[in-house]
Amino acid sequence: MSTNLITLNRWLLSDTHKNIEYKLELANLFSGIALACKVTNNAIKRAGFEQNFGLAGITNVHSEDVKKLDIVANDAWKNSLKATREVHCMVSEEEDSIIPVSENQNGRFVISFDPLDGSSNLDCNVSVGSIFGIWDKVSKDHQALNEDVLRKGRDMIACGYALYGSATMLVISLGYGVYGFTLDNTIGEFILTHVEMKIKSKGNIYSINEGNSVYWDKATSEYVNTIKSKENGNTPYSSRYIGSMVSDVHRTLLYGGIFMYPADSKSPNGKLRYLYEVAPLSFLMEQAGGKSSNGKSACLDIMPTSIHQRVPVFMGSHHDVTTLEKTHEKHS
Ligand code: AHM
Ligand code: MG
Repeated sequence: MSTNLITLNRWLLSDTHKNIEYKLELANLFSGIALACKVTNNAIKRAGFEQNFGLAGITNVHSEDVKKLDIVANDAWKNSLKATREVHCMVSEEEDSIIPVSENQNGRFVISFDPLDGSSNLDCNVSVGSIFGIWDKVSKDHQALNEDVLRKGRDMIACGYALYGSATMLVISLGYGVYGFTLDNTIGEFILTHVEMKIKSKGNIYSINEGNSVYWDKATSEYVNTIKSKENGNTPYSSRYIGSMVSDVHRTLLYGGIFMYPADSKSPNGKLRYLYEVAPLSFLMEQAGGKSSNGKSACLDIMPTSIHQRVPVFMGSHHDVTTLEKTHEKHS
């Protein structure tokens, strides 16, 4: 048994990050993120015992039915983050507007989060996740402004996701590489298990809700048909779609290939939201050597104009996303 484990906190405080001027504040913020993930993980795993599966009986800002666990997770994230006193303001998928913090808790970080992504999968025990992005605040005083939260993904200082799967993982980037930590339940710590995660330059798995194919545009239809075909001696790609973005993107990161949620005639801007779904996962994908595009250009360069803005997204292995972009260009 190892007695010299690299915990998340130990890794954050290590010399690897000596050039980050706000290292202590960031480590403190991450202690809140880790706590939020552990509380969320625990709530999911105990839901069957505590009658916490099912709907809460309300709808959220996106007119989606809110699950009981969505509320638990959102509260866990807000409370854990606020308590670090490192937060300037927050944006949550579950809340209409910017979430301010009280003046005496005011910190430097702006954080966006989806406390429980893929929650339609909860009641059947399929893996779900949480996603977050972190920026430095813009405003000089306590007031939280739109300018603080309407930011390009490219300007994030850190981001990550938690995957509540067969093992619970926290996968993060501080802007130099992607690192994965696995929750050791016996000691309650996230332990470094995946160093400098890299995605294959070309994969053989595609991931998309094919039930929407009747709504797709020509470019998406042509691309998917091509990767499924045997033309030119190609081996057809395998299809894998869980319907939890974190799980689908985690598999894409580890096995290669492409994850897609395109714009279509039913969802003209796609389904996934920029600040707390697309931007953080795009940042991780680029940091792992992959690519993330809206079909034309890098998702990380999009400047959102509203906090719940949706964007189309295609992310994964560099070759696969580049081929997709070329198909879009042909049809533009
Ligand atoms: P949610 O945040 O309300 O759970 O919605 C986001 C989820 C993603 O995890 C997943 O990629 C997508 O919705 C699946 O959507 P669909 O059921 O349309 O395929
Ligand atoms: Mg979500």
